[in-house]
Amino acid sequence: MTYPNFTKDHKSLMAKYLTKEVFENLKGLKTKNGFTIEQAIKSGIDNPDSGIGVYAGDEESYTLFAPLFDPIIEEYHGFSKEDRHKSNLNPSELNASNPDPSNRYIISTRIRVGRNLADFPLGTSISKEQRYEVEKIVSTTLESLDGNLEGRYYPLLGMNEEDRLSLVQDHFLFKAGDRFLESAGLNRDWPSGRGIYHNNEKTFLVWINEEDELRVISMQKGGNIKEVFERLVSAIKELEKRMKFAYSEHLGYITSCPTNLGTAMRASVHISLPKLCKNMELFKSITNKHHLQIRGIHGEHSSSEEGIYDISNKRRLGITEVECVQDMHNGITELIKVEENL
Ligand code: ADP
Ligand code: CIR
Repeated sequence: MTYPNFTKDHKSLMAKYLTKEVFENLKGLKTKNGFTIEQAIKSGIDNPDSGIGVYAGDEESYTLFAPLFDPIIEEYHGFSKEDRHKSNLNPSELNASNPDPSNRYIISTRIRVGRNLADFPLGTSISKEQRYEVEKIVSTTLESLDGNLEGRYYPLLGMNEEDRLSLVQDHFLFKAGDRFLESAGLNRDWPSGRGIYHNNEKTFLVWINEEDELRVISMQKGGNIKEVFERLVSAIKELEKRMKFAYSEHLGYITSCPTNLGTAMRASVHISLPKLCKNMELFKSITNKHHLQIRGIHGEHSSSEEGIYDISNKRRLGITEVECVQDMHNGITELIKVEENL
């Protein structure tokens, strides 16, 4: 492989940090799962509008290809290679009263974490058979949960198209055909091995074998952030009793995209800010101050509809789960205050 032909449209952190020298050092290297730098950067080359542009194949990718991953991780999370990740899943330490008790702005709240099984490669380099094994292990484990986490697993394979589309439209299920994941090899053998588990109320859900082997999700209507966090924590604790997840003292939970390392947590609200969205400069000054990311209404790389945004914590590594949710809560509280005064 030769050095990629980056154009002025390639704006990702990968394009920024993959210098000729770094590339020369990394080309030809392979992790024990056979993952190469060529595979790692393919998504960012194929998709010039990538923000990050790189995926890992396994935990070893983060050390073998550290000259590329380290500066990307440092810029995205503000986390240096000497830092150690930390965890705090204690809901009583979260200071988060509902920022919108009269339900005027917040439509729904969702908090998710990514997880991958310790004994398997990540989805970018997993085989079809291993993916099936992961699906079996995870879905069987989930179906042993009880109380408010009790539910059923619905595989994508054989799911009626109308049901699938309505789950996607209602924000419960991942979409199909994401071009960033496609180039990263994360859509291979689609739809086999993929699916969704959820309880009856669809307040606790788990995606299986999308970008990560598990995406554990707690969500509900309105702005009761604490209740959403408590449900997620109880689920994480139950799952950790039953499965071993890929984890490193330095990087926390190992995920295929470096933006998700650490807590692997994205805590978001869908929020309507009809006045503030007319002043994007002010809007972004508040989200930047609280380390928040603005996404569109159908998730990453989608656009906003009717002034409704998905606002979430941007940093996930080097800060605790409580701090991720606290960032989101504090920023949302300020956004609502400013909206009300406009
Ligand atoms: P991820 O959360 O896994 O990073 P996406 O940005 O693709 O991925 O979002 C996944 C789905 O979750 C999308 O349908 C998105 O609209 C939905 N979603 C995100 N936040 C919320 C929220 N607060 N309320 C309802 N749905 C949400
Ligand atoms: C990209 O580079 O834009 C995609 N591969 C997605 C990156 C993850 N997004 C994020 O900012 N959390």
